[in-house]
Amino acid sequence: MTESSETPSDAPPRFVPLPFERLAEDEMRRRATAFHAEMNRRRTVRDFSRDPVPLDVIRSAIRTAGTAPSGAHLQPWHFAVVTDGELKRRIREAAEAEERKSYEERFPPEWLAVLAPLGTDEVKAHIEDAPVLIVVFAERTPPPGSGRTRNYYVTESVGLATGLLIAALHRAGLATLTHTPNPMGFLRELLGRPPNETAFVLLPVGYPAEGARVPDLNRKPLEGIMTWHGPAI
Ligand code: IYR
Repeated sequence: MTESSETPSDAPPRFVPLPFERLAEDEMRRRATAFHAEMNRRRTVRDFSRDPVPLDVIRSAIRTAGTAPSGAHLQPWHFAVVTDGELKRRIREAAEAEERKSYEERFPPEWLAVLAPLGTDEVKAHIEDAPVLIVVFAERTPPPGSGRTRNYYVTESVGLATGLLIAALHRAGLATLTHTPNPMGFLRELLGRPPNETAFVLLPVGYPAEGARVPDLNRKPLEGIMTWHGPAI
């Protein structure tokens, strides 16, 4: 009898031992506060140096992104790394064309008002200046021939992977910009990705330009983002 790939597998799930070492509480505290301090230094950067970056660091960070949890462990993500100058130029041109329409016609006043403190506009020089662009694609449905018709929690999974990617790049000393030109269909076309994928985010990656400045923003304090339900054990 042949097993149909459309029906649940009869094979029992395979489990392996989990390597896990409990840390001393002092060490847990030290790591937790040090990691927060490190991540709290991360800023979204819009002015990039054109200096090249070590590409093996990019590869490592993408490996880290690929450790994210995903719906049914289907890992519905793809990372397109762009270093070609001409391709970056074409991506910039297409992104600016969409952004121009957004800033001039599509964004309602309330949206423009919350964007104002960030100082953004339709000029996207960072797409060409940054030595590397990582375009994260979401696999909305499984690739043809996989025998499956659905992926699960795609947006959540790809969002988690992107968060890990940004953290890994920051930890490795690289700056990123989380850029979401809208609509992003041109990225699938320019990068030749298949129709079951949609672009999720475009991340210019590199070093900040000499003298780069960032908006003067505050992060919400813990009390502003957390409620506690139960005894403080
Ligand atoms: N995508 C546009 C506008 C923009 C929207 C949000 I929400 C931001 O946090 C920042 C920018 C742009 O990239 O300019």
